[in-house]
Amino acid sequence: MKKVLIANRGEIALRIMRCCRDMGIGTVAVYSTADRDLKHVRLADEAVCIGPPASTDSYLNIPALISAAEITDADAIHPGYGFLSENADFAERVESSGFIFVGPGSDVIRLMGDKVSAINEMRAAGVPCVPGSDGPLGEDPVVNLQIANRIGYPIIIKAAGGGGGRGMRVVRGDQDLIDSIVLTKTEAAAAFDNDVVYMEKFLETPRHVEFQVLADNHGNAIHLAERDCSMQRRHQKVVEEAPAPGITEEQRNFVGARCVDACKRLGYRGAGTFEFLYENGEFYFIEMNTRVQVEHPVTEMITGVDIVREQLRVAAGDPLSYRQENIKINGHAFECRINAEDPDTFMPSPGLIEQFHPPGGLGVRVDSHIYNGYRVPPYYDSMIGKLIVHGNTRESAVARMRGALSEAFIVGIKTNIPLLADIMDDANFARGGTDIHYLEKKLGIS
Ligand code: MV4
Repeated sequence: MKKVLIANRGEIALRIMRCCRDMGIGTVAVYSTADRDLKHVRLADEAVCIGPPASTDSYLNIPALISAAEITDADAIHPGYGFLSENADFAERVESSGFIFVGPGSDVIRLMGDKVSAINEMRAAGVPCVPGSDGPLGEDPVVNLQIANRIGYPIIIKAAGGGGGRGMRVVRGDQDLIDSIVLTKTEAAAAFDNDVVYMEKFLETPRHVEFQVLADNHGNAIHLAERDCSMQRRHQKVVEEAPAPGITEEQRNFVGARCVDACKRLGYRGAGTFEFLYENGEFYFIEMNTRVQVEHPVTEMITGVDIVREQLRVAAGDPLSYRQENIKINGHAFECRINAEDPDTFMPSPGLIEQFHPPGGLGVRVDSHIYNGYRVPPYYDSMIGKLIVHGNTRESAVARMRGALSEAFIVGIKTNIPLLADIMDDANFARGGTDIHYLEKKLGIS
């Protein structure tokens, strides 16, 4: 694998470009007309404009991406996160056009994209799942009422084609069940072109804890422990950490081993994430992500594993660089997502970065594409970077994040740095283990 096309933008495109450079792999950046000034576009070996600002015409434009790979004679395409990263049709088109897709096979992406089939696979592999309908709901109201009563209210109805918080409805009693199923099915058909829905026990105050896995084409799979991503607002993660507070080594080893078993059963390749809800000391699988995630650096900081490097290695057909017994957790890491947004209203705040002073020092990492004079375009996600810190203990890592946030200085646009600093000073956050509703309650939305 001599040349990789990076089918993404912003900080993750820069992250992938740097990794390729480290490995001696050539890079092709692709960019929309709004993104000519992106840092990785300047630093990549080659760059190809793939269309106008709208994502649908550029970063989601499959023929434009395949053409760019053809004209630059790239060997592989790395999709990053978001955009086409979990689009099975794209992965299939990449492979059928003769390029390597940096990720699992398109069949596995498709299987995990259907949440009902994903859960069935996980249950078969011994991964703990939420008590539920164990399959799609049928049309018979009597049967559906029986299923709900067997599970016990409250229950949640979810769309098989959904995920990430889209297409869900909580039901608290028989009186609302039948109408809610019809409504969720109608919405799912419109949103995902798939009206299949299923039912789970609704967990009221869980944490979001996810396991990172890596797998190669030679039957090897390992896990890199877990992250806690419970600090979120409207399904957007704000702060992540690794390891998750209060998880015992036995639990980590047990759940991690079940995830590894599932990877082997699936013939999984590349980096992946098993998402769980964690409540009263128990793990419940909800979804699998088949891409590299925004928050992968916290795992890198506590394990020393370069996750993007392993993705590229296994895509090229090489074995993983590590065995499970080589993976040791060292200290604690946090990530703060820095967004170009109003810290009070959360409205996007694109525009010119007049000044940027990044924080630094031991155990401080800044993954960002912004620079002095860069203009944040209004067309894409408002995340402009990630501030990641490592410490020997959770307490020292929080202290380090506080200091780094106080040093971070961005003039010209509004950012959420004040909110992040507020979270670092929160007494409940300091204790660790706050649930998925904590931030919204703190902010007074709920
Ligand atoms: C749930 C749940 C409670 N019980 N499933 C939302 C995103 C999607 N990945 C799954 N989600 C949830 N599924 C059961 N059975 C609560 C959520 C949920 C949530 C999960 C993770 C992170 C943030 C969340 C915010 C609201 C609801």
